[in-house]
Formats: sequence, C-alpha cells, structure tokens
Amino acid sequence: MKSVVLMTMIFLSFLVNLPFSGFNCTYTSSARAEPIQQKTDAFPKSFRFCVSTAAHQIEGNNIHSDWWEWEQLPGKIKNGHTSLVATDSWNHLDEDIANMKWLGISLYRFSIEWAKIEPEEGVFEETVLQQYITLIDKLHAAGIEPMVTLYHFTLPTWVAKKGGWEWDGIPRAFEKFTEFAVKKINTRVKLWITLNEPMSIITAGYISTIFPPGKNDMNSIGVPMTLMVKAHALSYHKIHKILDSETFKPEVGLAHHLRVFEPENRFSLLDHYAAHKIDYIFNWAIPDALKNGTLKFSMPFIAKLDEEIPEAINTQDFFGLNYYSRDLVSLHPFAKEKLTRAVAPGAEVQDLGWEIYPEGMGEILDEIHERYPSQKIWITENGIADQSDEKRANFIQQHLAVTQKALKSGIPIEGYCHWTLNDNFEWAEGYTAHFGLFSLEPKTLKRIPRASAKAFSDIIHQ
Ligand code: IFM
Repeated sequence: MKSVVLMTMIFLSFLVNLPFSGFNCTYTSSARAEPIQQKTDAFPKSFRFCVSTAAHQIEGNNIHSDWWEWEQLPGKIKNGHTSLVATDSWNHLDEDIANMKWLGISLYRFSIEWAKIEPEEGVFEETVLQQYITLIDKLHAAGIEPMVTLYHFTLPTWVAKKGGWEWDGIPRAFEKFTEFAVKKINTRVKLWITLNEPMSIITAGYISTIFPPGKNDMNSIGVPMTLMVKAHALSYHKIHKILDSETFKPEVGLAHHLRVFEPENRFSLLDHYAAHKIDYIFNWAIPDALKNGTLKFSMPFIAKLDEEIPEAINTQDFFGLNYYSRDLVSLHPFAKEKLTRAVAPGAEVQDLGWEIYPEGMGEILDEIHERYPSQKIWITENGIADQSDEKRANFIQQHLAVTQKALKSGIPIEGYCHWTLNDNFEWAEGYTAHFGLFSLEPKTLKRIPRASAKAFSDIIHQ
C-alpha cells in the first residue's frame, strides 16, 4: 500500500513538478556549507599523509587480466591506448620511492595484482609475489608504511571466463588468493584493503558499459554486489585468521567510492526520490552490509535486492573513503535512460568534467561518522585530473581544510591518501587523464614534479 501511495505521489510530482520535503533524505541540500578556509593549520602529529596507486594503472604488462582483453577491443579505451607500459613502475621503483620521501609521506597505498600472482587457476607465482615483498621491504627501509589493496578493478582472465563477479565461486577464489598473498607478505603489512570501490565496478561494468564486462542493466547489479560483499567478508576473516596474534593486529577495510548525490531539479519530487535512492544504493548499501550483514535496497522498476550475508557482520576495522565529486541526479520514468546525472550549472570542474566540490567530502565524512560512530576512517583516495596543474594545489588545500575541520569536530580520520603519485593509465580514459603529482617525460618516463607536488609537500612538512 505504502509503495502505491509513494508511486502515485511521484507520478503527480512528475506532472506538476512540485517541491517535496517528505523524505528523510540523507543526501545534502544544495545550500552551500560555510566557505572553506584558505589555509590549513598544522595537522596532528599522528595524522598520516599518503599517496595511492593501483597495479594495473602503473605496472604495465598485465596480460593475464580481464582488462588487458578489454583494452584490445576497438573503441573501449580513448585513443586506442593500452596499459602495456603504464608508468613502467618496476623499472622506476627507486625513483618513485625517492619521490615519496621528498613529498614527506609516511604511507603508500598500492595494490598487488591477482592476475599476475595467479595467472592460471591454482597456479601461484612466487616470484611475482616476491617482487611485491621487495617493494614492501624498500618502503620500510625508507620509513614509509605500506597499505596493500588485494583487488583494484582487474580480474585474472580465468576468473572472468567463469563469469567474473557473477561467478558464485569468486568469493572462495578470492579467499584462496588472499591466503596465498597474506601468508607470504605476513606481518610486513598491517593495513589491508580487500576491494577497491565495488560500486564503481558495478556502475561502470554493469550499468554504463565502460568497464568489463560491459553490461547495461540496473537489474543485473544484485549478483555482483552480493558476491563482492561475500568476497570481502571471506578475505577479511582470512587475513585476521592468518595474522592475528598477541603482538600483531592487522587492520582490514574496504575502499568505498562515495559521492554526493543531489536532485538535478530541486523542485522535482522525482529527482529528490532518485537522489535519495541512488545515494543509498551507491554510498551506503555496502557499508551497511559490512556492519549488519544485510545487503538490501529497492528502487521500484529499476533495481531491488534483499540478501542476508551474516559472515559480513562487522567486517570493517576502518572505513576507506575515496572521494572525488558530486552528481545531480534526475529520474525519467518513461525514457529509455531512466536515470541521468549532471554537473551543477556553473560549477568548477576538472579535466574530466567532474565537479570540484570539497564541501561534499565534509558532508560525507559527517555522515559516515553519524552512521558508524565508532569507525576509524582513512581517506584512501582523493585527487583531480588536471593536466595544466592550475587547480590541483588549491584542490588539495581545500580538501585538507575540510579534513581538518572534520578532525576538529571529533571524527576519527587516520590519514589522507592523494590519488595519485604519477600520471598513469586511467582506465577507459587511457593516458588522457592526468591525476599525477608527477607528470611523465614521454620518452624516458622520468618523473617530473608538478608545482602542486611541492605545495602538497609543503603542507605535509609544515
Ligand atoms: O583512477 C581511479 C582509481 O583507479 C579508482 N578511483 C578513482 C580514480 C580516478 O578515476
């Protein structure tokens, strides 16, 4: 009955475009928060600065992965770019670590590549894992703590062939990969991230077709979401089982990509409804499942899920937040493209057209804290595509000012990881999106610091 009333109201609002404030919306209003202060004070000594990367985007030669196959398909990657060379990170390891030292960071977040470590089912490559152990040892020697991500967007081809995130064996397969890697790496690493941005994979791979497997069906998202939560839960428990001891306690989290969603037309009940629903499905459905074991949402006629996953209860030792931007959402019930998103008119944008909206990170930090009050938070990614480097220093400064305000209000934020160290392979955008603090000299791939790298370093050292 409730849903009939709701749908009728939505339909009426669609006809008359009336304002409506009846929902208890968790997304933010378009009223701007207080202006962001122009200078960051010194951060507490315990606060950690960091940069983040991902294996496929920096290493090159990831030829046993689903992404490598995807890149070979015509039209999938801008300008026909491929990740074959990427930033050639293994041949620039010492240079990159020296640059991290110069920046002054005390933590480096990177991923280890499942497709390289287990290129065939059950065949684990010790030498590949050893390379990561060498990296970890070099980081420790440089006074930089490693934070390791186990899965960052790329699957081994053998997993993809079985159905990837729709294969019901994937949680167990991921658990086995976790077991192999964690036993070898062992107590060298305390901070672990199981999965990076499940909802980006869902959106890009199952709705907007820009990531493998290239589907466009909101109705298909339930299975991969469920299997990702299960895979995370198994991996979480495995890490603790292997590493927990009297003297060592690993911390395991997941890096969530959270965005601010607002109605495109603030006078449209439909748009309010869409923003409210998308905010829950994209931002909170998975974190809630990792708290209470229930993965549940419903958006009539578009998507619905109700799964009990008890093994996922309380499986986040920290909340990893990747924050980039805000989207204005609109619902068109009778159109083929039912949900659309847009950028606020007149908003400042970065090179990919994403709105620069630092206030949004503050709103999201507040909401994480409100929903999960005792949860520690790591800002595991925040960055900007800005080839000219005109906006990056200010972007960093503004997001750090927001972070500082949140810290002062009592939100337990452990640290801030900037995305990313060097310009790299930005998925469907190829090498056309420049997120790096360092650009790459085209022929030699020598790393060249942008002015914003110096600005970031100055903040870290103040
Ligand atoms: O490059 C990506 C990264 O792999 C995941 N988070 C967002 C970044 C910028 O798009």
